[in-house]
Amino acid sequence: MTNQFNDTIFALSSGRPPAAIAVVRISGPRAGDALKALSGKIPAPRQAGLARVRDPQSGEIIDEALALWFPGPNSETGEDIAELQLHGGRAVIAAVLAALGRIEGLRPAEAGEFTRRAFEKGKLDLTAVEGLADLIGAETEAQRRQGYAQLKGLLGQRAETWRARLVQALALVEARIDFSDEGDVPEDLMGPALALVRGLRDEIGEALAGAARGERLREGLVVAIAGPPNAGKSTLLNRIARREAAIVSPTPGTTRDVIEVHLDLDGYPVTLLDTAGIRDSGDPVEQEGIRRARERTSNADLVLWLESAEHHHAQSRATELSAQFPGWTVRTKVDLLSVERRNELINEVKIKTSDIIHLSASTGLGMPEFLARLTEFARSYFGIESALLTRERHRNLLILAKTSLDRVLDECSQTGEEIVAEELRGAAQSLGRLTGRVDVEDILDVIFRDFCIGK
Ligand SMILES: Nc1nc2c(ncn2[C@@H]2O[C@H](COP(=O)(O)OP(=O)(O)OP(=O)(O)O)[C@@H](O)[C@H]2O)c(=O)[nH]1
Ligand SMILES: [Mg+2]
Repeated sequence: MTNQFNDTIFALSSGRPPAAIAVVRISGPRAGDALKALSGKIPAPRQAGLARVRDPQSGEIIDEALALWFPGPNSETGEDIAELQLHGGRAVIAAVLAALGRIEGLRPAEAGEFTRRAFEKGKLDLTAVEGLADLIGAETEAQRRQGYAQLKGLLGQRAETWRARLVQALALVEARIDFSDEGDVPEDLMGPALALVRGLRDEIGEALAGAARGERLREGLVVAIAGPPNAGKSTLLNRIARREAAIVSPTPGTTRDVIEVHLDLDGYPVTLLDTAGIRDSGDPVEQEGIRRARERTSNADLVLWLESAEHHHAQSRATELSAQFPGWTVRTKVDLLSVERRNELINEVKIKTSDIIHLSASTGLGMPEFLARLTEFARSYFGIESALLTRERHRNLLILAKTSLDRVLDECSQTGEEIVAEELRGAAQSLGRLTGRVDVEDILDVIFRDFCIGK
C-alpha cells in the first residue's frame, strides 16, 4: 500500500449498488476543493447540506445529494473529510467517482486506507483497528459485542496500562544500575520492581487463559457430526440448518466432502460440520472422505457421535470408534422404535448416564431439547464477558511478553540488573507492538488487507 499522505483519496463507502443511498467519502488535503468543484459550496462543519452535484467539466447535473463536511483534525481520519450521500444507482455512483478521479491530486482509495490513515494519525490503535474489522464482519450478537468492545479499547487500554507499569519497573531497575557505584543508593529498588513484574505476569497470564475463547468467538465454535455411515448425520445437519445443505440417501457412504454450515445459536457463532460416515472402505474417494472426516473431527470443539438407535446395542466397531472422539453420543431415528422400546431406552439411559441424547431428525422428536443443550454448551463456552484477546497476533505477543517476565522472576537472583532491564525492555516492546505504538510496519499490510475499500 502506498503511503502518500498528500494524496486525497475517495471511495464508495456504502454497500453494493443499487441501493437507496450511496455514500462517497473523500479524505485528504484536497477534500474541500473536490466538494466545491462538484457542488459549488461547502456546508457548515458537521451539518448536512443539500448539494446539487455537477460534473465539473461539462457542468451537467449528476444528482442531488446531501453533503457533509468534517474538517480535520477532528475527523475520523484526522484529515479533512467530505461526504456525499447520493442516490444509490450504479450510473450515479460511476459518474461521481469518474468526476472525482479527474480532479488533480485525487485518487481512488485502496482497501482499508481510510482506517489506515486514522491509525497513522493516532485516532485508533491497532487493536481498535482489528476491532473495527471484527465489528464489520460480525454475524452474531456476541461477535458484534466483542468487536465493539475491542474498537472501544478493551485490549488497547489494558495493554497501555501494562506497558506503563512495565516502564515504571524498568525505571526502578535502571535507577539501581545508575546509582550502584555510589554509596547512598536506595538499596531496595529491585524489590518493588519485581513486585510490579509479578503482578503484571499474573494479569497477562490470566488474559492468555481466555484467549482461545476470544479467537473462537471470531471464527465460530466448531461442532462436528461424526459416526458410522447411514446414522442420519446429514439429515441432522439439514434439520439444524433448516435447508438441504447435504445430500441424504439410504445408501451408506453418501457424504464424502466435509460440509459446513454456519449457525447463530442465541447470538453465539457455531460452525457445524457434516462428515463422511466412518467405516473400512475400499473406495479411494470414500477413503479420502473418511480421512477428512477424522481430521476435522479431531480438531473440533465438540463431537456429536451419531448412531442409529435401532442397532446401537450390537457391540459394534462404531462404539469402539466413538471412544476415539470424545463428545456427546446421539442416538438417531428413535421414530423407528416401538413406544415400549423407546421408553425402555430412555429409562435405561437415565439410570446409566445422562450423556446420551435421543432424537429423530426426520420427525423432529427430541430436537428442541437437543438444540437447547447445544445452545447451552455455546453459552457456557463463551461466557458472558468479552474476551480480552481475539487474535493469534495478540496471543503471540502476550506470550512473548510473559516469557520475558517469567525469565526475570526465575533468574533475577542469578543475573545482573542489566539483563533484567533488557528483558523488561523486550516485554514493553511486545506490548507496544500489540497496540501498534512501535515498529509494526511489517504487519500493517496484512491487517488492512482484510478491510473493504471505502473503510
Ligand atoms: N426414520 C428415520 N429415518 C432417518 C432419520 N434420519 C435419517 N434417516 C434416513 O437414514 C438414511 C441415511 O440418512 P443420512 O442422513 O444420509 O445418513 P448419513 O449418516 O449422513 O450417511 P452417510 O453420509 O452415508 O454417512 C436416509 O434414508 C434418511 O432418510 C430419522 O430420524 N428417522
Ligand atoms: Mg451423510
